[in-house]
Amino acid sequence: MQQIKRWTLLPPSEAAAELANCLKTSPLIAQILLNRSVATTSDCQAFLAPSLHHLHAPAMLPGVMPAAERINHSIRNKEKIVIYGDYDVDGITATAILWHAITILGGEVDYYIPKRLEEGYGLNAEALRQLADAGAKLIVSVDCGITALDEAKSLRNKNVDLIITDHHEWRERESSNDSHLTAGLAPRVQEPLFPECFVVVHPRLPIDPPYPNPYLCGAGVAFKLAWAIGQVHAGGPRVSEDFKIFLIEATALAALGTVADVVPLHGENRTLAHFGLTCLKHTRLNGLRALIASAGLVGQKIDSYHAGFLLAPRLNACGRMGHAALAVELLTKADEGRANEIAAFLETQNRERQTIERTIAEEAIDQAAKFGYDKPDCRGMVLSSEKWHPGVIGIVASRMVNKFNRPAVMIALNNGHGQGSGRSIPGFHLARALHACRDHLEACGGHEMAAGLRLDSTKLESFRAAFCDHAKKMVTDEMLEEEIKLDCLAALSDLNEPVVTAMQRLGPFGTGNPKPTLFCQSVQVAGPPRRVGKNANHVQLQVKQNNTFLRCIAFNHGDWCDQLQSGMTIDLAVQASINEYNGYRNVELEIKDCRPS
Ligand SMILES: [Mn+2]
Repeated sequence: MQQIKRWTLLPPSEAAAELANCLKTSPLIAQILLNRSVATTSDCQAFLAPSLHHLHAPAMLPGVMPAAERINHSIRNKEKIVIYGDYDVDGITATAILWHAITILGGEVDYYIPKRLEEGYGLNAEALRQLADAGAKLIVSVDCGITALDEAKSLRNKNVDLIITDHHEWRERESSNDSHLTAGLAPRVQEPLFPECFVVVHPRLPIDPPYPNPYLCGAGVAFKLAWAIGQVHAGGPRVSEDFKIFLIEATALAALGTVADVVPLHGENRTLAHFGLTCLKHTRLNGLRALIASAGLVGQKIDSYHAGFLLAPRLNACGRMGHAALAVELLTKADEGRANEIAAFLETQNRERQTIERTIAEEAIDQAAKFGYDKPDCRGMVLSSEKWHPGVIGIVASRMVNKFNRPAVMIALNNGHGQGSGRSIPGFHLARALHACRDHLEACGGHEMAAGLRLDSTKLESFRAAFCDHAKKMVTDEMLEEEIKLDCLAALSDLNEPVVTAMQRLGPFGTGNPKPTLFCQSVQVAGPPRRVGKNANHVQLQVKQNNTFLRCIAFNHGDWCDQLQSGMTIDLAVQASINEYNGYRNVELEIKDCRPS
């Protein structure tokens, strides 16, 4: 009960009772839906019963039909197609989706994944030239390429078409040299936007009306393109039966990309994640089966937590540590034996990554104290070392943000060069912050919550000063406190099994659709709390309100054990779940925060 978190109870809506009536559900569920801006009866019904019919027609995605026609042309004429992917989970799954789609339709397709540590992110001019020289007639980028207009020029006079499919922000092309990132802003309409390529497929291209889901991830874009390829192949909006089965299976890959890329889980993204996570359990894809087995998840329901924290890191591990092409092989060509072999290798790479991550985190925490970044007047931190692995610093940056609750940029220095990766807190746009410090950087880019940079080591100190200065101006006192948003006030007796089961159907949870957090006011500690877990770092206790008793657990709060005494009255911020044991289903509360009543 020491660290201070700001509790914000979301204002209860007068519409909740009536909505609950219409939906025949509890007012609690109705309030949670309203808190997520799902307000009309029909939107709520769709939310409570997701259907693949809720996905937008592929043809609505800008650029997708010309791309699908062009790819079908290559399939028919046996032209060699190369998918140019990316080394993170979104890029890996996007590559696999498109590879399967083209393979099923009889096309000749291969993939190219850049090496994270050597080539870095995006299209590489030399690689493009080599692919062309090796006979590629069509190159399709997935999850990258929108910022690679200069690189695309290397395909001039090579008789190769380039299709770019991406979901990242791009830079406006302007005549003045004051070009700026368009992160979050609508790009100025310019025709053609990207003259170097055959066509660009991107959910935020400026068309009228705009595509309804601007937050599609790279794998989502690839999924929509695969669907459109199947439609063009079938000569109409209905794809063949085989292809339909493939598309349903491919939602599992799209779900992994969606969860791993932390795009908001509402609308189409939530639909894809919902079906994909369900499909994962029964997937026939060798690579996914091997991956699920190595994570110890065989036969289990897989939710967004499992996908994001158990499956995705395994797929990411080889890209971070070496070469992600192996992960793509796992999800494409690998037969059962090879898939198990790759999955076992990914397992060792992931363990190694965890060890490295722990070491870097310890050094980073020491360094933060040395710079005084833990002091209240610090609004942002820049940490660096010659010893850090550039593939792992991004994960450690997330840990630093969790620990210190302020934006963190981690830089791996090597031979006079620095490669940086940063994570942010809500309200501080990191990509824009880096852009504001661009005088000290060689390159920067990314999103609001995560971004990357390159710099010359001699500019490290001036960058640090500029970044910390910028953060000081932008980050308010309030932003430094961790906020817990409480969906509604709940009596313990409200949290019965049917209500909690209904609550779980609101998932998959993640960015844009947070797990419901409830405010339980004035509950009594019933009996002495006890420490549990391997290192006794968790605490378990019973709470009581009137005649309702519920079991609670607080992870990593073993220290509360000494502060909570039987009979005490406390307020809780909790997330409810169902604990299944020996055929019994019991409601259990996870305590996120706790304070004296
Ligand atoms: Mn992506």
